[in-house]
Amino acid sequence: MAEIEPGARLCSGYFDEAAQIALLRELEKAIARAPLFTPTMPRTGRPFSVRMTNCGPLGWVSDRARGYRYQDRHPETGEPWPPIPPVLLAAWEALADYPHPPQACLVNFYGREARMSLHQDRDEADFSAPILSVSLGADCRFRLGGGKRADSSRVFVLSSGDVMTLGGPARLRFHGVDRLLPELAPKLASPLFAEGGRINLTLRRVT
Ligand code: MD3
Ligand code: FE
Repeated sequence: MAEIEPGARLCSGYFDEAAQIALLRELEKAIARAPLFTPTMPRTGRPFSVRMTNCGPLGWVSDRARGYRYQDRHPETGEPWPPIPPVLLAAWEALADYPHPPQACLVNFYGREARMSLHQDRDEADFSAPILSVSLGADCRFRLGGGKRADSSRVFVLSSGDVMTLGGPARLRFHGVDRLLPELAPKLASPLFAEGGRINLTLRRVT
């Protein structure tokens, strides 16, 4: 476990290959119940390049009319989100150092060309809880900035099985995903990764 910046801890290879495959099977089931959707930007309606779904009592969604928010139902099916896979709850218990379980697990799916521009995560009511992130699939170039958009930033590679916790002084820092890296390692066999790609899971407290 390495503290890469104050409050940002990176656990490289926290999930071994067998655990990554077991987690992928859980996500395939979750996505069958709660299909990936393409969120759109508030006001402009511009689509994200990342597709998303959620697990847990609450899920993060965004669209032109109603903007960024958490809600208890899938925006297209109207169904409740599926439960958070137990192996993720166990990782939160082991690493988050927070006395309550996560309320949301945002599932971000990156195709080869997807990116996530620099942003802060501030749609949650309580910033005292950390965010726990799990990466699966292709490596990516992750950028961690400062508390202001214009602050300098550092890049890190996130690989399949890595877990990162972002708490304390890191919780409100700007961050994003510049791009996926070409896959050299053998792909995780999954219909989700038929054309490559990456999944990032973020466990969050919301209220
Ligand atoms: C640093 N996801 O879902 S995960 C997001 O790889 C998001 O999909 C990226 O940013 C991804 O909001 C990055 C790592 C991460 C997550 C939350 C953070 C880094 C963070 C919150 C504060 C600072
Ligand atoms: Fe974020």
